[in-house]
Amino acid sequence: MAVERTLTILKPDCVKKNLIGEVTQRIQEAGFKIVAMKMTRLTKDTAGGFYAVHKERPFFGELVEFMSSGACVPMILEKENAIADFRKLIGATNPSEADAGTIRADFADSVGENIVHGSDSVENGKIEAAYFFAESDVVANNA
Ligand code: 3AN
Repeated sequence: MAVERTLTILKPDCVKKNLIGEVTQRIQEAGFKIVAMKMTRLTKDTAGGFYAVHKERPFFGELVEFMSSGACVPMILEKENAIADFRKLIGATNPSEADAGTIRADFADSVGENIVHGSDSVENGKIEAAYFFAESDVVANNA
């Protein structure tokens, strides 16, 4: 299996609930290597740009409000089969449909406030990683 990168964001609800450590621990225990991370606060513009594909959806305004409502922690994660494995680890977008034991099932309150983002393809992972990080921010092999 190929080594892939995925972009995750520990969302403002994760940070506000003091779950950065617990969620990061689950991510690391599942075998993901953190190769870049930072804490930042998105503006409405940067949040809207990140979720531009959802611009026409009815929940877009709510999504932008929420994602710019507090600090978040974007990370680039590396692992074999990272895209699919990460989505399995976090569970379905709607936490009420997420499998037991997944991060969203355990910690998320709603489809809007669902603790973490995970890229849906290798291609989008590259675009999303570049939204937050320069290639020089990425620590190869977690050295
Ligand atoms: P995922 O993050 O699981 O890939 P997407 O890409 O379908 O899900 O949606 C992006 C984000 O938009 C979700 N993480 C969620 O926060 C928000 N979202 C999706 N559907 C809804 C909805 N029906 N109401 C409010 N927010 C939503």
